[in-house]
Amino acid sequence: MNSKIKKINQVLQGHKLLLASSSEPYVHFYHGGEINWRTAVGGVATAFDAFMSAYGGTWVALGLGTADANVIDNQNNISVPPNAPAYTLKRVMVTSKEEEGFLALSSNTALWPLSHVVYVRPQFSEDAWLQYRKVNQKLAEALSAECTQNTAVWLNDYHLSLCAQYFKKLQPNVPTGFFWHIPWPSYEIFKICPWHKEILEGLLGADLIGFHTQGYVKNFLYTVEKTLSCKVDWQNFNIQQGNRIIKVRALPIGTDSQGLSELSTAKSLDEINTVRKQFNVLNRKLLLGVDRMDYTKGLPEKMKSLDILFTRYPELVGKLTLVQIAAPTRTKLPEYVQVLENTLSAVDAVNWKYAQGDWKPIVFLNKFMSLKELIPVYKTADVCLVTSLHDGMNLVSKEYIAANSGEGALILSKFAGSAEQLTQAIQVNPFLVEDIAIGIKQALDMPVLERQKRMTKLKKTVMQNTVFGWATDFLQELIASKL
Ligand code: ADQ
Repeated sequence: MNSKIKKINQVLQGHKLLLASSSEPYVHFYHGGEINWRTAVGGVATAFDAFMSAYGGTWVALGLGTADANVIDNQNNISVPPNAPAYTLKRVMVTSKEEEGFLALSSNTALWPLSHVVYVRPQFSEDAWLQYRKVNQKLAEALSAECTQNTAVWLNDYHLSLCAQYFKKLQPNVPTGFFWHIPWPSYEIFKICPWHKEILEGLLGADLIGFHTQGYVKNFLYTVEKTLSCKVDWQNFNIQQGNRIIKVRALPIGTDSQGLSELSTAKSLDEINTVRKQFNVLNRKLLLGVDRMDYTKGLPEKMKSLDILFTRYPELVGKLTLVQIAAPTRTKLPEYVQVLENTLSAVDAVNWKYAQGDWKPIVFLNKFMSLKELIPVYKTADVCLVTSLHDGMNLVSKEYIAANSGEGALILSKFAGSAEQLTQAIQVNPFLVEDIAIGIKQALDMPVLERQKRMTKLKKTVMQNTVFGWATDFLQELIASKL
C-alpha cells in the first residue's frame, strides 16, 4: 500500500468512506445502438477519480447517462473505472422531471451563476426547487442504505446543499462532511436566492463544511450569522447550533501532482515535437488554454486579448499561437450557446485580422481531450492562460504546473481561488482585457532563468498540496469532529 493511501487509512480509523456528488465520474451512453462510456469533464470528477481509484470505497452519484441504467446491478452499483475497476459507483436514478428541475436549480440557472460573480442573472422557479429537494432526499436515502456501523460520509458541491440535513435525520451518528467547490459569494448576493435560509440549514446538517479559501469561509460565516439564529465563533471558525459544533474550514484542493508529473516525465522528445508540429509551433511560442466552455472561464476575453497584444506589439504577429481546448458543457442552455458564439466570433476576428500564410494566431478546439492527450500539451506549452472571471479554485492552473517541462509561465486570473497559493504566476484581471495582453507580453519577455525560478517555486507548491493531502486533511477534520 502506498504512503498516501496508508495515511488516509490511518485518518479514517476504520470508517468506510461514502462519497457523494451530483455528477458521476463515468457515464454510459448509447452510440449507434452500442453502449459506450466516457469520463466526466469537470474539477470534482477529475479530482476524486484519482483519489477513489487509489483508495477504493463507494461513490454515490446521479445516473444521467442514456445507458447508465443498463449496466448497473440490482443494487444500482457498477465497478469503475470501466477498464480497471478500483471502486464502486452507486447510481441514483431520477425521473426526467426531477433531473430537469434539479439541474435548473443547481448548475444550470440558479446556484452556479449566483455563486460566481459574473453577471449572468440567476433565475429561480418553485418547481425546480421542489425537484431539487426531491433529488437531495433520494441521494440521502441512497447514502443511508449504504451505511454500516462505521461509516464516514463526504458530500460534494452546491448540487447537494440539502443532503446533509436529510441524511442526518436518517443517520444522526454518522460523521458527515460537505465540500463547497465553487465560490461562496457575499451575504448580499446569496440572500437573492429565495431559499437561502433552507440551503444554509441544509448545509448545517454537516459536521464539517469546507471551502477552497478563507475568503469564502468568511463570506459563509457572515451569511450564517445574518440569516440564522446560531452563534458564529470567529476565532475558531466554528458555528454553534444548539449543542452541536459545526466546523467551517478553508481546505484548498490540489491535483494528483505526482501522478501528472510522472506521466509528463515519461513523454519523449518525439512526443513533444509531435505536439509542436500538430499545432504548427515548431518555431513559435505555444500559448495554451484548457477550460470547460463555461461563461465563468473568461474565454471571449482571452481570445480578444490577442488583438490588443498584436496591435501594441506588431512584431509578435506570426511568433505565437494560442491553442484553446474548450470542452463542451451544458450545451443546450442559451447562456452557453451565447458564450460559445462570442468566443468563436472573437477567434474569427483575430484570425481574420492577423493570419498569414499557413499560420493563424488562434487554434480553437471545442472538444474534450483525455488526460493522456492533454499531458504532452501541458508539458510543451510555453505559456498557460487561465482567465476565469471567477473560479472556486481552478485545477487546470495546477495541472499545467505539475506537467510542464519547468520553463513555462502561468498567467492566472486574480479571481481564481488558486491565485492565493500560486503567487509566482503572472496574475491578471481578466475583466480588463488589456491586462491579459500585458500578462502575455510579460511572460514572453521573461528571461528563462526567471521563468525557471518561478516554475520551481510553483511546482513545489503543487507538489506539497495534492488531492491526496487535501482529502487527508478533510477526513482528519471530519473524523476528529466525531470525537
Ligand atoms: P471546474 O469548473 O470544472 O471545477 P477546474 O477546476 O478547472 O474547473 O477543473 C476542470 C477539469 O476539467 C480539469 O481537471 C481539466 O483538466 C478538465 N478539463 C477542462 N477542459 C478540458 C478539456 N477540453 N478536455 C479535457 N479535460 C478538460 C469546479 C470549480 C473549480 C474547482 C473544481 C474542484 O468550478 O473552481 O477547482 O471544481 O474543486
